[in-house]
Amino acid sequence: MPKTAADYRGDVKPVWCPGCGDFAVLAAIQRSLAAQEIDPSKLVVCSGIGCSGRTPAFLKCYGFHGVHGRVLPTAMGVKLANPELTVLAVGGDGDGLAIGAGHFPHACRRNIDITYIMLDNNIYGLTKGQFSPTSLPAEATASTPYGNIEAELDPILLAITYNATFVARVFSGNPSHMAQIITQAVQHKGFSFIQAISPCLTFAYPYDHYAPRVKMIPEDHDPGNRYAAVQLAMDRQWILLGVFYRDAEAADFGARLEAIAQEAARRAPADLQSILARYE
Ligand SMILES: Cc1ncc(C[n+]2csc(CCOP(=O)(O)OP(=O)(O)O)c2C)c(N)n1
Ligand code: SF4
Ligand SMILES: [Mg+2]
Repeated sequence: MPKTAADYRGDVKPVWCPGCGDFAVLAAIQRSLAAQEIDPSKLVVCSGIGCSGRTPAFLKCYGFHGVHGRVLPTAMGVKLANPELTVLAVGGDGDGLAIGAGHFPHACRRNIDITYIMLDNNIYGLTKGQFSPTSLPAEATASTPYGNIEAELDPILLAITYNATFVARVFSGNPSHMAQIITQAVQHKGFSFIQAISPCLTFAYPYDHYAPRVKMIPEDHDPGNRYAAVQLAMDRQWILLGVFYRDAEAADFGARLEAIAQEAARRAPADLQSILARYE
């Protein structure tokens, strides 16, 4: 029997606020897993701390709800320990771009075959509405009542320039598109980054704030063109959705490790002889 989204429902019922954008992300992940018929016993979903970090509990999978900001080291470790597993990393904009920001460049450039979904609501949701690195300048939040005085970070631009090999943006208002992109990301051999615009209705913006601003990336965009991807990512008029950048040719970390292991095995006898010759 083909699998359905319901086959990936966890035993715990979501505790998010009614209407939270994270419900749509959860549904899209479930839809994508069903479309790919992924065996739940071979699936690990790691998460950081935040409202978004609760996601693994609501899925049928092995889950690891780790420490705030450490979702990427956890997910990378799981994949390296058992490359047979499908590994998803899920966390918030605060988790990934504030306390955990140091891990983001290295995860991107290492190109380990995992999918990282950042649920971006432009706020710290779980701790009741402090500004986050993606909050816009001048925005009033619980911790910036007179307006945010810092400039925002753009995770798409960062991921492209950090050498991630799959970079996309999706929106909770379009869960079918989100499910398709998650499938492409999981199928991509290497590190995939998805920014999921996921409204926090309680402390930040409602769906209506984003809906008139989102637009699909033009069909003639070539995701293989990194320069064009950076130019698109710098568009400040629209919140563009779709795949900005994809390098399907880059060898992932596992393939590069395997190549080194083979080269070391090939060279070892000669290297060993030259070392022994020094002591003759
Ligand atoms: C080491 C550490 N520092 C701070 C916190 C408090 N804390 C919990 S969640 C969070 C931020 C949540 O924001 P985000 O990552 O954007 O997730 P969201 O709740 O918005 O999904 C903070 C600062 C913590 N749990 N651990
Ligand atoms: S506080 Fe915001 S992010 Fe957290 S569950 Fe509620 S609506 Fe969602
Ligand atoms: Mg957040």
